[in-house]
Amino acid sequence: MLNKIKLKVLVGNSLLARLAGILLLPCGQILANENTAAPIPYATEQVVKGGDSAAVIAEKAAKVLPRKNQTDWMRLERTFFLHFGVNTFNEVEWGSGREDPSIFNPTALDANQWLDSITNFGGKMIVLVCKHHDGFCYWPTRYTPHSVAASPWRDGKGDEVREVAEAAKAHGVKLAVYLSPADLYQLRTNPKNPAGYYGNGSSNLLSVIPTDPASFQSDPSKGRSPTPGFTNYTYLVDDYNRYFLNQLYELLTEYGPIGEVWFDGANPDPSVHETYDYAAWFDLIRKLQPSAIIFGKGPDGRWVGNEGGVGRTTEWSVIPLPTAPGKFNWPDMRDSDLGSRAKLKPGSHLWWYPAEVNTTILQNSQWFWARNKHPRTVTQLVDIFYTSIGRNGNLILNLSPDKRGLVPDNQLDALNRTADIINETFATDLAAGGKVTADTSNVTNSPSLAFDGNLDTWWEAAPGQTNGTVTLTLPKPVTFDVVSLQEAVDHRGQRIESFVIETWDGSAWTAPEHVSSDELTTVGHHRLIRFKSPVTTDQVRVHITGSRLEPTLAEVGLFKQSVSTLPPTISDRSTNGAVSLGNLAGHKMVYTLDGSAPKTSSTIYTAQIVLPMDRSVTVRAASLLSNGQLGIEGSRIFAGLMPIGWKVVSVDSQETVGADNSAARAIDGDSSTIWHTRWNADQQQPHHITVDMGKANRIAGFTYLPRQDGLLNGVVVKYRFETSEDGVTWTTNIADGSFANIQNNPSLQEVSFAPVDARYFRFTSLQAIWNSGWTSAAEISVMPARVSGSGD
Ligand code: FUL
Repeated sequence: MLNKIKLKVLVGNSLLARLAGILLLPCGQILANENTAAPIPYATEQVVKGGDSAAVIAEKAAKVLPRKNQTDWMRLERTFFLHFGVNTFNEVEWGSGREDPSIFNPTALDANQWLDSITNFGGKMIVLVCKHHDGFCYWPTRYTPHSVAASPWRDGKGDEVREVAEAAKAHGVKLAVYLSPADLYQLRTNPKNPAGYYGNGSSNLLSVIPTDPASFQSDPSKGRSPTPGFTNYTYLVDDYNRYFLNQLYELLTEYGPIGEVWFDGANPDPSVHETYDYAAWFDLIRKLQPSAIIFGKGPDGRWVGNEGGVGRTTEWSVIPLPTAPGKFNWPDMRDSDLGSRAKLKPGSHLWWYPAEVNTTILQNSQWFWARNKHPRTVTQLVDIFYTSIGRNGNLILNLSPDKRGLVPDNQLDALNRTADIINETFATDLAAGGKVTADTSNVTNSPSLAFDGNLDTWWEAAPGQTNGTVTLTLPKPVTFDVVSLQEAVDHRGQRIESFVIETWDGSAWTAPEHVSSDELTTVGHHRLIRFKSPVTTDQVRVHITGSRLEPTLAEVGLFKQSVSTLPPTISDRSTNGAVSLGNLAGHKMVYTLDGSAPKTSSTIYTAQIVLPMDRSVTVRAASLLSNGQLGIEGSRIFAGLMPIGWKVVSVDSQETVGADNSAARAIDGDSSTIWHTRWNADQQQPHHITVDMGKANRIAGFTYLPRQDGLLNGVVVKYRFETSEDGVTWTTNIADGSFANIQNNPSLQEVSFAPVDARYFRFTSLQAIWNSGWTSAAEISVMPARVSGSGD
């Protein structure tokens, strides 16, 4: 009933708003419009013209609205990814396309277990990897034998997509599909599939989708019967695009409604060229699943630009495109500023393009399960919640089932404990029951509408106002440390550029200190601001200090984090291997060094901990809170041996003029300094660095930490690793290795090999990102043969 009334108000509002554009504007504005142009209507696309004033540009940006499919999608907020497949069985991040289908044989695959863990976290959608870059298909597609049908799983009768679709439906979770455009099995150079379609140079032929598989190449104008309830379509495409369209057709017509189609830009082998016919793919998706979000290399959802779960502190959903959206090719957008006023240049097409923040439950953004991969700590996962959903983006958190086909206990434990903290934090809105006032309001949009639990009603400042303060007075003081803000983006676009949150301390308004990374700039669909410590007050106000047009607030909430969520800090290792723990609140702390989770009975921290120098160690620590509970945990892996007494004995290139990027920086134990080859010379791979560790160590691998300053110059993609006992005779441990996915995920790489005794090691870079001639490294170390402290 309430909703019906609100709906009427809403319709009334939008009519009023439209009329307002024509009739109710303040005098000055009517004159301006009469003299220049018609009022700017709300639209899903606006174009910035040459003569537009700064105010007109800001108004156009503020009047870009999301499309219907985006409104539904943004409200999901908590979504999940699931990577499981041949890579799980080979324990790699990227496959080769040469996998034998017989390796895919999960013994206990249970899609209901996957969905249970997702719904416990409040997950609303699952994006299932149906085909990763290796090309193996997890449903029995008609268009290649390289699928589950050729595997021993369920005697070749299994269909993972169907099992997930059914479990998702039963759990009330939307299904979405990831279909990798890159396909190494179909690569024309794959010796396992000489007839591969990818890059085979075939001509564009008139193709009926769905195509009859029997005449797929000989006569693609021959269709097969469409799925009941759907029809067929015709495109002029080559073999690979026809293959891809048919796979989309199967996935989008046979498994129920599909919420999102996820297009990955990554391609492990760009040596073979194939032109993806995105226009045809998008057209087919729109016809088969008109409400699906086309993500990534597509118009509806934007990759946030990293795989670490971190949105921008200023995250605009209105993005200026250099061309009309229909002609745009949707490259990755990784700049820190995508949509501020400075970016809204003449010629820009302003388009609603909200961020999706993808990341993994496994550390270092690893997507597929392997024995040596460990889940992130609860602290990291809680933080990711705030840096994704709390920064105007949807979170898509990946789960990685193991070889059994089950999400393993260590992932479930991390996920469930995170869910407990988040669910408990947001269970009670402490703003409930308060009285609301505002210093400026539009007649139809009173401030109480920002506290009514309905995103379709909102407070809006009076016409012409770009500042405004909404004040909440509570019947009695409450204690909170999270403020949740949501703009009425679906009706009024994204407008707020800066704001301040203040609380009344009995005699004055003060701004509580907030977690420094939670900058007070954009709001958008959802913004969460954490205070450094809880505040107790009966009056709170949100003061909007900058906005592109009259600011709006659809919802404001106040919450108290369920436990102290600031984990202890764990320092770098000193040269003698000592680390310190600390916490701002001065709590006692407990820690472990054996990889186990800290308990209240674990060792109490009293002084610096001296870590063993001959092996990798994970330090896990937590505060002992005053209520006897443990605060959430901090953890840090000290991977690789300490570089004590190590010397660079040979390097072929190092920059020492433009900056101190000498080779010694790769073994100084400091992740903020780098070795970089000469900036203006030696721009030819390979490059090498040889290190003398001063004494023999038994080692079973090495670590490479790419530069951590946000740049990718010289980051190594392919390498060789060699060791020697005397510096004369060398053993090649890895002749031609590659760091899968390092461009998207430039974090610590750990590579294992058969144990050897070595005093010297040589790391050779064979190829760097963008095939540049540079090489860089923040740290290179070796892993001892017996590693303890696994973190499980
Ligand atoms: C990346 C891929 O290369 C990873 O393997 C993973 O699928 C991730 C979601 O996208 O670009």
